[in-house]
Amino acid sequence: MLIQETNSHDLRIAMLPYTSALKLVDMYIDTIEEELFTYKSQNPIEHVKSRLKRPSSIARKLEKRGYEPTLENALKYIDDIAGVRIVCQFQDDIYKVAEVIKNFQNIRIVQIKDYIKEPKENGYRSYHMHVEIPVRMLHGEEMVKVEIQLRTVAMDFWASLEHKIRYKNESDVPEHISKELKLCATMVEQMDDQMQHLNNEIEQLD
Ligand code: 0O2
Repeated sequence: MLIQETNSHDLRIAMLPYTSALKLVDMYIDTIEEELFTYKSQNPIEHVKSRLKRPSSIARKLEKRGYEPTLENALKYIDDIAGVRIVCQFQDDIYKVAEVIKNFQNIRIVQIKDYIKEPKENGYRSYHMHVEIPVRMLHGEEMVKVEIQLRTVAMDFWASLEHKIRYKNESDVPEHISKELKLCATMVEQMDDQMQHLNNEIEQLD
């Protein structure tokens, strides 16, 4: 059944495991924050945002990838129906938090894409973790896919602007804008490096 023809009740039922998975991941991240703060006086997470992908966005992504926009294909091929974005202050914090997530017993790591070490052609930088977590539903337990994105505040600023300008845009963006965005991505990278360096120095003073 095509997504746009699926009635809202059936869509809601299909999304239930993802909604529960998001709640669980939010709770796990809360625990990570509390533990890092309590045991190590560290506060690496600036903020966390979670969202369920909109049906129209799921359908568009399926079509872009050459699949029929059906609910069945969505569940099979779309890894970021449930998405959590963790925004950190510094680059090192991203790897610190990712490490804790990797060691979390209830989270199964499926794939990691490190667009910080290897940025995308357009300059996009972020650390993507495709994970699965067990969710207990009425009919039993199921593994649910969640995409966790980790970024610095600066990367997040760049990505939201770029997303607005280009990522969702079907038509081509003028070349000078793409070039300027790439230039901004380089500046963001330099700033992240410099802020990290400064923070390391400040921590040495303590
Ligand atoms: P939304 O929900 O509006 O953000 P992945 O396989 O997911 O690790 P990949 O291969 O880039 O990474 O997959 P995909 O599906 O293209 O991107 C997944 C999400 O990563 C996107 O979600 C964006 O949030 C973010 N992202 C990836 N590439 C870029 C990019 O070049 N620029 C920006 N601004 N964001 C990017 P959606 O689908 O855009 O939806």
